[in-house]
Amino acid sequence: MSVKGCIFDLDGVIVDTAKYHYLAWKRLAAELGFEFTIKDNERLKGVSRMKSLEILLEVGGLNFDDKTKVKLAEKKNNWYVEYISKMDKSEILPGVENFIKSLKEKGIKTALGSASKNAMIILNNLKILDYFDAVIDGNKVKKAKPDPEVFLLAAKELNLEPKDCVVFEDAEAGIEAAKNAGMYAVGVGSLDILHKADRVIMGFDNAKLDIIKF
Ligand code: B16
Ligand code: MG
Repeated sequence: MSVKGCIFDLDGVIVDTAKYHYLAWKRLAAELGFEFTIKDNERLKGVSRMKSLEILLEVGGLNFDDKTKVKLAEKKNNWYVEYISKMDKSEILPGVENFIKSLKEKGIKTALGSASKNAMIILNNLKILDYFDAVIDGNKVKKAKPDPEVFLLAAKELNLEPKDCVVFEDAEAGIEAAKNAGMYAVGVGSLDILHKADRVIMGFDNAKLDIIKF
């Protein structure tokens, strides 16, 4: 079958923003008086901001009322935005820009499907916004991955059927979301974490268009 559209997750697929999320969450944990490790941070990948805060507070054994939680999430986000505002093209992960360019040359449509409400800042800083025919980010969806909403909306904006789309994802919840949407899922990262994907690649360095043949 021939693929008509490719949908890319942002954090962990196009750029490694997990390190900036980690710096900001770690800073918040330190202010609250506990340590948040890089291993704890794994649990936040692909997860929404408020859900990430819940996990962080669980690690610290703390709980707050909803109003305080919103303030804490805002505080973390302000630090995160400060970090990502310094990003530039050099932070695009190896090979992914060329891969997207080859898709466009073949007439394959492309979309972004990210849980992040900050996706536009990153796309603009990286100067890659023009590569996407549709951008679905955390501001456009109500349900977090593994719900398929983000990818179904991307297919809809591309005017394509889900079965004609391939998703590239680095998070387990994202692979589940792609499968729940009825799409072919390519995991980007380690096979241990992404075993539910239809296939797994280490990254886009030297990646050929063959990886979307199924
Ligand atoms: P924000 P993705 C996700 O992006 C991140 O993986 C996850 O760690 C983050 O909590 C989430 O976006 C929300 O981000 O706080 O910027 O709205 O992987 O779906 O591109
Ligand atoms: Mg991701």
